Amino acid sequence: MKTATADVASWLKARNDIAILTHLHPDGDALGASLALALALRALGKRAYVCCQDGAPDFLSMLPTEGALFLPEEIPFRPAAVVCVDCAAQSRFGRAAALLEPGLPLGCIDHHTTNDIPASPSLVDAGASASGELVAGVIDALGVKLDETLALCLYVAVSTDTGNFSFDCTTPASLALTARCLETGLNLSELNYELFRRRTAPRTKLLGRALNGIEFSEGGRLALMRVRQADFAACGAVNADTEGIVNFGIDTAGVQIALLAVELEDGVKFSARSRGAVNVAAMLSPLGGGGHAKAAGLTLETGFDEAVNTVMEAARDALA
Ligand SMILES: [Mn+2]
Repeated sequence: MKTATADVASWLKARNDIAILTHLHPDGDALGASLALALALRALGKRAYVCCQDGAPDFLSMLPTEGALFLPEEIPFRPAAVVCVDCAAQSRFGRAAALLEPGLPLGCIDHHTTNDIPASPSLVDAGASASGELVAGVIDALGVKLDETLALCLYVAVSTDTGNFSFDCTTPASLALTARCLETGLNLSELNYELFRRRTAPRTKLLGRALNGIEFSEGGRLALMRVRQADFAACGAVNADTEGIVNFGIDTAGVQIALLAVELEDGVKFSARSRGAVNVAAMLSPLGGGGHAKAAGLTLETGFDEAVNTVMEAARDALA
């Protein structure tokens, strides 16, 4: 990967007016890695910006997006080169794909195993915990010093993609980069509060209602929580506020499968988590769902109770 890092750095050095594209509904790694690269290129006197179909979500408001992150309709100049960061497929660019004009030099920095973007140079390393880790290598190769702003972006990238350093993808390299970031003086406790703990009052109330109704079955191995339209209304909460609720089920001792059923206006959305041997992606795939072995999802367009019965039956079978 050393060679690919050097290739990307020398390719970038030879270019100007660079747009960095990342995936829609951007997460901490998408924005953190992209912004770090844009700011490093600017430190070399180049014009560069990040373009994304969607703006930064609220919990990433600490990132230096001002004048650096643009919606496709608001870009300050047409790019002479494009770098795709943390995005594995062109379909994930949404409206920002309009910047990918045929013949434009195209580079790529990503850590998804399934990357199919026809870029050259392409720095794709599935062993990296975050795209931010790869961008940090490129920044080093560019000879740009890691200042506090770059460190903030890279810390956000690595800490969010590793689940605050708790997922299997956390490596000595991700922790070594984090150590370098902390040396610039980041306020770790404040950042971690903003990134991982702070929630709105409606979100806390919605969590309370979901927890209050949690049901355990199969000898405590199966947990089910429900969020109905009436719960959203009672809490002033929205669909996005259900994120993370399912983890309270799977973090309960003895639970092997946790399900969260969320009533949408036109269907029911399920989140499934597992601990131990059960593969919840395989469990949900006959019903049209998918995801990862320990975290998967599914949307059904039947009535709420019928949908819950269907998925609970699949979960009981998986535990049998
Ligand atoms: Mn990522």
